[in-house]
Amino acid sequence: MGEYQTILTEVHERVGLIRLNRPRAFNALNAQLMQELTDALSAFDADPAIGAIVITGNEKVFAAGADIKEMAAATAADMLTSGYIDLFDRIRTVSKPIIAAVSGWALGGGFELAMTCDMIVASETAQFGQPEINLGIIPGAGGTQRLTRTVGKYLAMEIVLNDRRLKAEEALRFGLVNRVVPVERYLDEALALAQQLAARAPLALRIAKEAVNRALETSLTEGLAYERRVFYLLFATDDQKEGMAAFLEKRQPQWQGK
Ligand code: DAK
Repeated sequence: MGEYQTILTEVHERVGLIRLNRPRAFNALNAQLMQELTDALSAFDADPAIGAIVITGNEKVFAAGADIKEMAAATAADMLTSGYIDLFDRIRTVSKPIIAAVSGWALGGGFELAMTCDMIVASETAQFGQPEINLGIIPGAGGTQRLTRTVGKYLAMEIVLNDRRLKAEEALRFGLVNRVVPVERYLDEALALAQQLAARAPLALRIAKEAVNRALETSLTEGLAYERRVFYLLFATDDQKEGMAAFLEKRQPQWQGK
């Protein structure tokens, strides 16, 4: 790590922090940035010293979407074969919790990136939108799907078809963000939340993330059957024995991730 040009990475105790860093292009998500972002996510995911990950931009912008300059002259075949969307899909395979810390604009692919994360901490200045309709396209990295599953059909229609923007407080009201905090605190708040997650039993955390995500992918019957299977699986871990012993002995558990 450390060789990236479009992102910055830092480690804060057990949390990996990734800062999107193309400030002059409003953190537009060009192919290089998406590649570096997914590489950094994979590296943190593979690092046993890291328990959770935060993705952020700067106070003014999280990300203003895919890079319009890069896409403007592309053909359908270029878009299909570019591998760009595969990078978005790779984010879904990260097993550790990812928090988006959003301040300022999260537009288009930037909003889709935030929605790909597991939790969103917003600053009071955060603004979310899918303005692709203004460019003669539609969202292509989950914006019509994740957004609709979260806010429902009618609001999603307005956001996707008519570029309705949501301010932070509205996003909170519609269940799109976990919390809204003053701009000077949003990153600290996201890091503190990530530290809490990183201190939890690693295998249970990983399986909990998978199980909640499964709810969005499947029927209730299938989802409940899946939950039961992975619930039983956790009784094969040392951490389950340790967690329950610690409770009974009135002490803090020492998680091994085994
Ligand atoms: N791409 C490239 N450059 C951008 C950009 C973007 N998305 N957004 C901003 N910039 C650049 C501007 O061109 C400008 O650069 P210079 O002219 O100074 O060189 C600089 O950032 C500052 O922008 P503004 O001058 O416009 O600043 P303002 O404060 O006036 O406005 C803004 C800020 C964020 C409201 C505005 O820049 C804006 O509306 N930006 C575009 C937002 C947008 O339309 N986003 C959606 C992009 S389309 C795919 C799946 C998904 C996608 C692609 C492919 N596959 C399945 C393959 C995703 C598509 C999108 O996200």
